[in-house]
Amino acid sequence: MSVDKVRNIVLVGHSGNGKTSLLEAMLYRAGTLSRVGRIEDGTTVGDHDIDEKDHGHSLGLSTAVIDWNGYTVNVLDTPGHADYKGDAIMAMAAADLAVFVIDGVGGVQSQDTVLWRQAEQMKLPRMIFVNKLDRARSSFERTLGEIHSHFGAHADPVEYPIGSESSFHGITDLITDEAFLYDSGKATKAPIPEDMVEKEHEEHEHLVEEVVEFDDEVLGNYLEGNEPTAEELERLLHDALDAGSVFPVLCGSATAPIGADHLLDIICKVGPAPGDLGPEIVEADGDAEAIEYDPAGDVVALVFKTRIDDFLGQISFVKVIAGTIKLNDELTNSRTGETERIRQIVSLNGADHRSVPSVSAGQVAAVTKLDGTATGDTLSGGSQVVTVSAPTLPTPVYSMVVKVTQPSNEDRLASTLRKLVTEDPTLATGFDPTTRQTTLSGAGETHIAVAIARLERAGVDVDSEPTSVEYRETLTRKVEVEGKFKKQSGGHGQFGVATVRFEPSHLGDGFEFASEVTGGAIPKNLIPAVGAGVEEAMGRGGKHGFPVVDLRAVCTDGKYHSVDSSEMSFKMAGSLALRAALESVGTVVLEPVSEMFVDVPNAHQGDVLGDLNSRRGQVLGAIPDGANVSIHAYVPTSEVQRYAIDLRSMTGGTGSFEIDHHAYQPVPGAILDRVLAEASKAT
Ligand SMILES: Nc1nc2c(ncn2[C@@H]2O[C@H](COP(=O)(O)OP(=O)(O)OP(=O)(O)O)[C@@H](O)[C@H]2O)c(=O)[nH]1
Ligand SMILES: [Mg+2]
Repeated sequence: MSVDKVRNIVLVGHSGNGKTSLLEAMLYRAGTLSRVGRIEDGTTVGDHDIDEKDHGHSLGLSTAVIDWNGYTVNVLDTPGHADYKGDAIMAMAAADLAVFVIDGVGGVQSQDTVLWRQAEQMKLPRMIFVNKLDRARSSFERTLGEIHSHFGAHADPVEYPIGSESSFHGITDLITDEAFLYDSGKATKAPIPEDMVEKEHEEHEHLVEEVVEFDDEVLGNYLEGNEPTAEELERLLHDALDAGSVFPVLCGSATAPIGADHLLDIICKVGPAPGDLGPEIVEADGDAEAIEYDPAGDVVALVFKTRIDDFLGQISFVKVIAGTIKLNDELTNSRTGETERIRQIVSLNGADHRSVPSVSAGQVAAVTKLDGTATGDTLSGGSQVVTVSAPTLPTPVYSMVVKVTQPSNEDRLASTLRKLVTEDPTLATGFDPTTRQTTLSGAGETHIAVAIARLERAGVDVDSEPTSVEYRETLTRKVEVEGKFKKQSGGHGQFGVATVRFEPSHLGDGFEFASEVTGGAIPKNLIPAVGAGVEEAMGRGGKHGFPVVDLRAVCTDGKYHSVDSSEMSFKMAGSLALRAALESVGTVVLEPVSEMFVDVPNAHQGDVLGDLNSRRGQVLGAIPDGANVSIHAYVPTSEVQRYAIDLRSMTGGTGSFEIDHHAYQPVPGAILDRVLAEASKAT
């Protein structure tokens, strides 16, 4: 199969816009399916996972291969839910064309704009399919207006609907000036309806004017009064689409189905073949290198999705950029440096797996049992190991603690979580050795709820609860105290005295121990035991029971007994010294502070800043980034535990953020009582 005859497309858009239904319609029109499955019945190729059937939404990437008039169209159907943006981003990295499926009733919605911005950053050519035009209250014109205001004036219709709502029954093709009616269920060519002739003509002219400048010769002819032919127009559109200068707008209904076949026609005639956008720029030994889409070259392939299949085990979805992957090939993973052997290659159509002998440049397929390879990795076959730059995925921002209901399931929990994280790198798990708690983090509530449902289906029942905020304490000021441990019990006793000066250090500096003991007041080999005793006692907690941190302890003097003193006795002396210091000067309670970068459309900047303020946030700056702004702030962690949910409702899903632990800071007096009350409730 020549690479010119391959199209790799990704369906993207807000949840519920009809991507999975559109894929179903395409498969039906291509004759792959004899009947159209329905989302409501859980019978579509795209949503084959049991959770997807339960939710009525796609919850992960699915793929299908469509043979269309001598072309191979590889379709990647992505979930529109904001929590699964990682899958959409990785699929966009593998595709050569994004088809934005927009709801002709609801218009342009939040995730449409979020994903558009992502595609723009990735310089991915884009088409738009206005869907659901069979529905009551749908309108192509109104939706087109919204598309123009969100995505700019260069979103140019290449089709117009014939009829509307329940009478929607066909489309006019502005490229060929033909009409297609779907009254019999199949497209039949027909003359353009009389009342549309004038409009069609106007729109055709507009389309020509948008693209004609892409070819000097066609432009010259046009200026002399010669209209470009349909073939010329297709070629010009192709160039304009690749250059990101024009975004062709199509229309139809995924469930009727109307227009899915025509969409496939346009994708094949106008859409980019792999490599049309120029060679792939990869990194090789620290340098940038251009790689052509050549099936005869050394293998370079990007892993854009990993899934664990009940029968096949781990499957890695690859986009082959160069070369041809064959059975028994040995490829190097550029991240790990390890060699991976190709044992099986499968072509993926929903849940059906068909083994194939090879997969070559420009194509997508899946390879089984690459156990050391993760999403985003590059595999290369030549002597030079190269890395394809994979997009950055969202980091987890919402966490829950998960606890097994049966202790015997601990190991199973760990192994099932590992599997979930392998399949979805935007999920993460953590284990806190002090609290012995396992956390599960992701993009939001749905993400975590679905992951927990998957855990339970794997036989691991868990209870989940919000994560607790880790408060700390430190001494209010410098103090010198004596820790004295003396025990006389029959035989030989225990004796150790240590004078320790405690100094609160800079927040975040941790614990430091030093000795200023002179004259052998404590034997040298026993002095470290004082520090160990202090440190152990710090872990046991201060006046309010929170671990004590950020302290410098200096042992200045002491006493020992040649028979009764031991390491143990000086450890106890250190521990008693800390206790005495806590008693004498008291502690301040510290709270964790998170560093955040919040990215929102400019229109929401005021609201988000005001809200961060009310959360005791310290805003460090707001950096404009096109239509968005990135707000940098430090905010107490206790105030942002549900920020993933709150930001989404504040910005209608258009905001996103990154969050990381930054430091500890004293809890202000005004809210200390609340913190202490909550902490005592938690224990
Ligand atoms: N009337 C009508 N309903 C449609 C059309 N396309 C999709 N639907 C319905 O809209 C709902 C959502 O469709 P999906 O195909 O699941 O949408 P999706 O874009 O895949 O959604 P996510 O997977 O959540 O991102 C389903 O109930 C479909 O039956 C259409 O063209 N016309
Ligand atoms: Mg879907």
